[in-house]
Amino acid sequence: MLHKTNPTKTKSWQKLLDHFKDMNSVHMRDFFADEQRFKKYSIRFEDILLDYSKNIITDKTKQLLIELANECNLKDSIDKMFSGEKINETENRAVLHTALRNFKHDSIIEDGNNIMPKIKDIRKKMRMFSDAVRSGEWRGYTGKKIKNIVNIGIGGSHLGPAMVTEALKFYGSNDIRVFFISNVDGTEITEILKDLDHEETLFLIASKTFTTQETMTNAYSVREWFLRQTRDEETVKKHFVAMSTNKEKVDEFGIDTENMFEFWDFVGGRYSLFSAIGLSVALYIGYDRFEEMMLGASSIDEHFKNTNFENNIPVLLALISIWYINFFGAESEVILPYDQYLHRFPAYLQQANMESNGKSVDRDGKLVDYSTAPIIWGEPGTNGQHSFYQLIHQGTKIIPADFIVGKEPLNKINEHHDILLSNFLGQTEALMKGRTIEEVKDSYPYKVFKGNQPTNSIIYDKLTPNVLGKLIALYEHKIFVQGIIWNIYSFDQWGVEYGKQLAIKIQSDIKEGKVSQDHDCSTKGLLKYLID
Ligand code: G6Q
Repeated sequence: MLHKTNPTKTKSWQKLLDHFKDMNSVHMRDFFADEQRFKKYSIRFEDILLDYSKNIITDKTKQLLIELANECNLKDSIDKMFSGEKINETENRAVLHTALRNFKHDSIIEDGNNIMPKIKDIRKKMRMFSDAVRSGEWRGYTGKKIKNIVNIGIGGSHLGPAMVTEALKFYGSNDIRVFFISNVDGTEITEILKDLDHEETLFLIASKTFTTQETMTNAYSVREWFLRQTRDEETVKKHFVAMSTNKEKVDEFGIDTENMFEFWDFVGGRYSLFSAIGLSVALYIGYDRFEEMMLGASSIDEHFKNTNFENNIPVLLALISIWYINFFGAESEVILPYDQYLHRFPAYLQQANMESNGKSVDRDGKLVDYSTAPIIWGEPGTNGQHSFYQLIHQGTKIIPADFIVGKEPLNKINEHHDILLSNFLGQTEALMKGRTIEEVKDSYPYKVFKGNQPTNSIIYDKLTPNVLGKLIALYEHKIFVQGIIWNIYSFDQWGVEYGKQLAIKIQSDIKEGKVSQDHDCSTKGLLKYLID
């Protein structure tokens, strides 16, 4: 069991409150009188550099935040997660997405069994299948090569692969295109199917439960579209595969269970990218590269598990973020990848973070009286500069920002990358320093920038599968650390269930064209408007 420490009742929290009184009035630019600050507050790990010097922190802040982590038994909790304890207590499950990318340890025990053999079996199956499709050995029912992969899934069964296939497009196959259908709105399915030759298309039904309404509705409609053309149920076997934990439902759909790629309850939906859910990625970039991504994630797992908190990247990212959320009152965090390939990364982190830590009941079952997960948002940085950066520079809110960029570009054209890097640095410097009225030559108050806006700079050598795996794992562990300190359960998502239940009830009203009386007057009014 995880400990149940209310963070606000710890000694370090009280000390942090006192310390905040001093820090609330300092300006970060004064810290930079110390020429050693960058050296002191940056960490290099393999091909990644984190500079966290542009934060409103001192040695004392860091030391108190680490004390907080210790008082909240962080180390013990990390060990519990990696060793397969059932730390997802509200669902009585272990949390072992780290085992999916483990290549170092022969045995990882869950419920008394070593799970590594079955993980290795699925890896092998994914490799064989993706090799067969990519080489043309696996063909459609008329003998044509597969040229289109369509992943049908939602939430955790969509956002990871959708983000990664964009992020690693540079490494993607020229012969295979990947599409994603997630929204139950008939538009996505219509627009995607209209250009596809069914004989050259492979559908991946990605659903852990194989009961999710949107996914199953889309999957059955696609199946219908497919069968309208082939008029033979047997052809489904050559064009539909499943990634799921639910063999029975997969079979019921008509998918050969030989073509079901299994995963397990110890892998949460939003943490399932490295499970069979990543099959679209393996098909697109090849299994070897998929494995390189796993190795990147795995090296961060080892770093997270084995590095003291002073130099532990996910731990520091988490603690600094807690400093702003719980002491400065920051309500959101912005993710600013300057690499266009990472344009879906903020959306991916939005789910990872907000579904994991958007909780208000603590591990004692009591309502918390402190903030938990921030609102996560973001867009590619350069585009953001011409849209919402204004508010970060001169608005009234504190918005901690993560700036992310590659040292080397994947696509080198003229001076593009120099311009990109200059903007990256220019923005973080401006956010830190600001510009005083004295510096504004014409004393025009509208040109004053308050500065003191915190940023982390994350720079990787080049966007490779391995680097992407690292970035993903860094943020996963940051989220884990925060959940532990906030004394909440990060691996359930009860909040999304209720709306779903109501939707099912309303669906039958819509079908029958009636407005049942057990709704509020707004819902009844809207329902009446919609069905009349
Ligand atoms: C993630 C959530 C959620 C889930 C989707 C899809 O952690 O549980 O986003 O991934 O609801 O669920 P299925 O994979 O079961 O269709």
